[in-house]
Formats: sequence, structure tokens, C-alpha cells
Amino acid sequence: MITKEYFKKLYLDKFQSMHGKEIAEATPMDQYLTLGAVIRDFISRKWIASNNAYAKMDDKETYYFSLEFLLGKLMDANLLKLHLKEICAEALTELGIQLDQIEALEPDAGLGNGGLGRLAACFLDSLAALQLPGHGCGIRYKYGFFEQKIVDGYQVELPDNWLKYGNVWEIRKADKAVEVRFGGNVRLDRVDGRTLFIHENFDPVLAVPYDTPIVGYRNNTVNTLRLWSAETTMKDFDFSTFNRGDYLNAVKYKYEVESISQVLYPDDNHLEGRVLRLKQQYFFVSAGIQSIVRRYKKRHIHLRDFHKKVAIHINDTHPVLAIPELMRILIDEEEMGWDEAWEITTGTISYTNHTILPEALEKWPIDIFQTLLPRIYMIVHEINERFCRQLWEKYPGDWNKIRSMAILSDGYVHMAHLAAVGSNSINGVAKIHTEILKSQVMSNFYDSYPHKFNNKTNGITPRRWLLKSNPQLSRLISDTIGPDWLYDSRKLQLLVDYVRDSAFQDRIHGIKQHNKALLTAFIKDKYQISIDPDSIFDIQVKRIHAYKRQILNVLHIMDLYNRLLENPNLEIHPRTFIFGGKAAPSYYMAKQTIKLINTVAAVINQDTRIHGKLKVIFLENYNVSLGEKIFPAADVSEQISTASKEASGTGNMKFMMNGAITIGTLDGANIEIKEEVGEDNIVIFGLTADQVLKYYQEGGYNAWDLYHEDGRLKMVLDQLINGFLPVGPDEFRGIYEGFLYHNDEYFVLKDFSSYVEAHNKINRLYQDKEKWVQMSIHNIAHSGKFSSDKTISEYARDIWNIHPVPIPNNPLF
Ligand code: 26W
Repeated sequence: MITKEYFKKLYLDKFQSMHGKEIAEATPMDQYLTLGAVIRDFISRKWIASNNAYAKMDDKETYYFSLEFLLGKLMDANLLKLHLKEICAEALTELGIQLDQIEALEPDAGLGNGGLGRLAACFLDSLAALQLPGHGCGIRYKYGFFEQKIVDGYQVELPDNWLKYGNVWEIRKADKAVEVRFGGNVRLDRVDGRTLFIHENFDPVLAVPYDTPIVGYRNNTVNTLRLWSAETTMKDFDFSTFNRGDYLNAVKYKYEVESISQVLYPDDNHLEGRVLRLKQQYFFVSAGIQSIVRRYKKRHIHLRDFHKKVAIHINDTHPVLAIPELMRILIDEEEMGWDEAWEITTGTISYTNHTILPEALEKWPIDIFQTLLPRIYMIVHEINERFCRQLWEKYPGDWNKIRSMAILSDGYVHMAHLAAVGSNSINGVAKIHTEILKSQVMSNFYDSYPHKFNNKTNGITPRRWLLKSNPQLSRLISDTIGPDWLYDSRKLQLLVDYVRDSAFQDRIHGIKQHNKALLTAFIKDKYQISIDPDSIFDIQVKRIHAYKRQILNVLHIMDLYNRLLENPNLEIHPRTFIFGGKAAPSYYMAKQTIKLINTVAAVINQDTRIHGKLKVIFLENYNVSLGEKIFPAADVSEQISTASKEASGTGNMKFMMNGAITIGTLDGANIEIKEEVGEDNIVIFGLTADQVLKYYQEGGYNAWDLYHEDGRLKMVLDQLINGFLPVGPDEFRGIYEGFLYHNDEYFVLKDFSSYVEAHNKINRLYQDKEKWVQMSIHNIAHSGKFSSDKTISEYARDIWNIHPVPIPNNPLF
């Protein structure tokens, strides 16, 4: 262990060498950058040791390809993992520096939209914690997910310039840059009886990697997240290649190249279909595969065993061009025959599906695809030909079936079909989701390749979502059952023995109240709104989307408000409803949902007639760091998607791990949460997935019937358009009409009454403090099943076939 004095010396030396001035003159940003550099030195030694160990061993490594990695802040997390947090805090205090104040200066690495991106970050954390050789590959966006401001109740988007002050964690590896080629044409040539495919007249783009260390939890493993940045190759950006004086075109060219890694698309579960997005996809996939192949070839002469040493996982279909790109390299550059190349490629690639929403399934117009990626298109075409021939043998004459499964059909390239055909494993992210894939969305593929399908229920890392975000609860757990739960989350189950222990209950309650007080202070400070820390904190934070049904939550709040106005003595425990989440900038209904929440909040929060029994807060700019403040303070977790639509959800797991009680539908991982905690420790309502799917298939639902039958429901719906809310008469007409004139696609009205009932049950349960705390303990105790460590060990065992590689301790530290 290093000492406080030693840490201080490291810090002061680093400060001087970096800033060349006295510590007394340090700005907070100087202090932050210095500490980052000190921590990086600790990490570097382990990083080198890990890379050496991986280079020496002859076992398999995994590469997790993802268009998104939503890491959040890294400083505190890295200090915890390196076991340096206490020493560092003490050393800095003696230098007059508050660790938490400088940590707050770190921008969130917000290179993701939501569930899929955060899952990738949790998976990297678990790979390193489990000492598994697994790395990430993605794009180093200059601008991450936009910053959300609320102006007059509406969402306004601002650019997220997260690299403004540099990034202390990344290392630019200019010597490892590779070239990625777009456009041009393919010329066929024949040499020695072989057909050569010569890609010419292409636009070259230089892909430059930036490596970020992914630190293991108190082991010596440091894996790598490699993010690619698009630049012009110097030789191609030689101004003389443009006509002399054609300065403007030269600048335009540079701008166009760099635009590839400029910004993260803020799409979530909805494809906008911009060609730049397809460029992004091929850009990082090609760069990633080239660098993996290059590394492989340092140790092996031939690529015939590539799939035995390399697993590439594609996070949804966004990186699916990994399949034709690997084929291209094997065939065109390594001169392999098609069949061998295909065996290696399919042996290498595995695929996770994260959504069944039809509008999220990626497809690209063939003409756009072919123009941008002519050689890749030829390979996709050949894969499709061969696949359709097999289908023809299996289903002779069944053109409808073949068309529904083809990779190229109706003028589009269907990315999920390519993923299914070109991979060795297809997994869903919760039991019900995998079942729906097998029985509905991909049932034809399931018939052809039953062996490829498997489930891997999502998970979250307990290091960030408990240890880092809820230090008091973490300490209590370690004091009660020992610290092993951090290595083996199933150990959390030992807490079940303390469910009836009143001293333990008191401490759990005390910690929840403490965390609620912190959030209360944050809200007061930021919004000048006072909330009651003894009220029930009922929270829905996630992307704003019709299928997630934030509006169902709002309609219930309006109903509760109406009931309070009708009967000021109504027996309810005071409630604080908290929302957070971003709407895609082009998603009108989602943006109107935000306006609705803020409008209802403004009405309710200023109404003194209800004696503060109800408050509604919309927290601006929900991101990883805000989540870390929110989950520990929640009493109730809102997981109310239309059954069948939420593939898994992972926010549900974060709330559970921090002791919140779920109110939810039988959707995604909620079902498995219920299985773990038992039905007494969760509040379930609403249609089941089978019922929803049956309505979609057979009809039989009429929203108007409910409107006419349920007076309370009619009242809140009418309030959307009758002047009850202080907005123009048509502000929320779109929402109203969606329910009544478009027959309530997401069954909000259908589930309304059972949702109200479920909330009444929550209210009753909360009256019994002891019972409530017991439920809370059950949730924490059973959350181990949702550790991403468990999920990742299953991926490692069932899909990737990779094994832990212990990294020797570096004697220097
Ligand atoms: C092409 C536009 C687009 C962008 C993002 C389509 C689809 C996506 C993601 C796959 C959407 C997403 O994040 N899905 C979420 O994935 C989580 C991790 O598996 C699940 O927990 C969520 O239920 C699922 O909605």
C-alpha cells in the first residue's frame, strides 16, 4: 500500500511538471488534470502488464463492438478500483483540495443514448473485474449525447463539448492509425486463375485510435477501450492534390472527413437513416477489424485459426458490417477462398438484439449502400445469394418466406438478417425478449438456426451503481455480510437473513432518508423547489418514448391531483414524482411529453390547496452522473412500458439494487425481478405481453369504450384539451388524439385503471414502515442476479469461450 505522504509527493511533482507553477496558483481545472495524470500513472503500469500478458498467452480475446459507450465519469470509479480513494482524499485534503469538488469538474463521457450504451459500459467494467481479456471498440465522438435544457417547459438541445479541456484518460495512438475507404468503384482482374477485386477511386479516411484504460476492480487487469477518430491522411490532405488555389475545396474535404466522428446520433429505438450514420458504422468497424487482424498477424502467419483466438461481439446491428468487412479482408487481402473465410467469419461474430420495435430495425437503401461501400456491397450480395439458395432448397417455391428472410429485399439491406446469417450466436437481453425473438420477430431464423439463439439477461455493474453511487449502503452491506459481495454479487442474498432484524432495518431506512435528503438539497439548489424528504420519492428516469409510457404516469398524477382537489382530506402519503430523460430532437410526441410533465408540474407545485401533498419535478439533463444521485434516493421505481416492448430495461435493476420497490408491467427484466423478489416485493399491473400481442394480431380494443366507461379517465383526458392546463388549446391535442383517434397504440388507457390501483397499493404499503423496509431489503438482497458480472460470465462461457487471465502484480506498487 502506498502512503499518504507518498501520494502527496506524486501529486506535487506531477503538478509542477505539468503546469510549471506553484501549487498555490492552481486553478480547479489544473488540479483536476493533475490528479488525472497521477491516477493514469498507476493505471499505466497495470495496463502494460495486462497487454504483455495478453500478448504472451495463446488464448482467445473478445472485442465488444458498439456504436455507443456511455461511461459517465471515470475519476472516482478508477480511484475506487485502484483502492486509492481514501489515501487520495486524505492527501488532497492536506493540500487544501477537496476531492469531490475536483471530481465534479470531470465531464461525463456521454457517448451513448441510453440502455444500449450504458450496457456496453457496464460490460467493460465486468470484463475487467472478472480478469477477462475483453476490449471495447467504438467511435470517439467529438460531441457526445446533447445537453438538455428546459426552457418554458420545452426541451432545448445544446452541444455536448465534452473534450473542451482535453481528456485525461485517453491516449492517442497515431502510429496505430489505419485507412478506411469509401466510395469509388471495384475493378475485376484475373491473375493466375484468381479473380482480384480492386477497389479504386475511393475516398480514403484515416482512422486514428484513442485508447482508454478500463480498470479491473482491485485486481491488476486493465483492458482497453479503443475509440476511433476520423482524420484526413496527410498525404491526401496535401493541398497540392487539390488544384492550386482550390483552398476552399480542400477545407471542405477535411471537414467532410472529420464529420464522420463529429457527433453521436441522438436516435434511440428509431432509425433516421442518414448516410453519415452508415459511414460511421463502416468507419469504426473497418478500423477495428483491421487493427485486430494486424495484431493477430504479429503472432500468427495464417488466419485460419483467427476465430479460435478472436471473438467479435456486435452490440445490436449497428456494427454488423463487421461480417462483410472480415470477409473482405480474408478474401481480398489474405487470399482465402469463400468457404474458409465464411467459416472463420461466422465463427468470430456474435450478435445481441436489443429491441423488437420495428422502427428501430436497421435497413439501408441498396443504392446508398452500394455507392458508399461498393466492395462491401458485393460481398453482402454474395452472402445473400448463397443464403437464398439454401432457403430455396429448404422452402422450395415459398417466395414469401424467402423474401421475408433475405438480406437484400424490397430495395433495402436488412441488417438484422445479415447479423443472423453471419454470426454464431444471437441473443436477446431478457427471457421474455428472447422468447419474443424466437416466436415472433425472428421466428423464421429460429426455425433455420435454433442452435444460435440464446438468452443473456442484462445486468449492471455493482461497482458503479452501488459502491460508487451509494457509499453508505455499500458500507452497511460490507459491515453486515463482509466485502465479498463486490466480487460475487450473489452473496448479497445473505442480506435476507437480516430482513427481520430491526437494527438493520433502521439503518437501511436511515440511509434511504440520507440519500433522499441529498437529492432534496440538490433539487432545492438547482430549481429552488422544496420537496418533502419524508414524501414517497416515485421516480421515472429513462429516454422519453411513447412505449415507455411516461404519459401513463402523468395521467395518474393528474387523477391523484383531481381526487385531492375533490377531497382535501384524502388519505394519501405525500408523494414526489420525479421524471428525467431526453427526447430525440426530431421526436415530436416525446418532446410534447416533456412539455406536458412540466406543465402539470407547474400547476400542481404552486397549488396550496393540496398542502404540499403532491410535487412533480422534471430533472434536466438526465445522464449517468445524475442517475448516480437519483437511484439511491428512490422509494418507487416506475417501469411501466407496454408489455412486450421493453427488451429488458436496466434502470429497473439500478433502482432495485438501491432498495426501491418496482411498480411495473410484466415486461423485459421486470419479470425476472419479480421471480427473484417474489410477488410480495414488487407491484405488478397491466396487460401481459401475450394480451398485447393478441390485440395487435386480432384487434378487439377500442379506446373510446374506455373513455366513455371510466369517468376518472375521461376527466384527465379532457383536461388535456379543455383549458385546465395553462397552455394554448391545441398544445396537447396531438397526445389526446393519439389516444382516441389513433386507438391508443401503447394501451395507456387500457392499463390506466390497474395502474391507479397499483399506486393505491403502493400508498397502502408505504404506511407500514417496517413492511416497506423489509421489501426494500428483499430487493437489495436479490439484486445480485442482475450484476453484469453474472451476465458477462455467461457471455464468456456460452458465446465467446474466453477465460480469466490473472495479471501479476507489478512490484513497483
Ligand atoms: C437505429 C436507431 C437505434 C438506436 C438505438 C435503434 C436502436 C437502438 C438501441 C438498440 C435502443 C436501445 O438502447 N435498446 C435498449 O437496450 C437496452 C440494453 O439491452 C435494453 O435494456 C432496453 O430495454 C432497450 O430498449
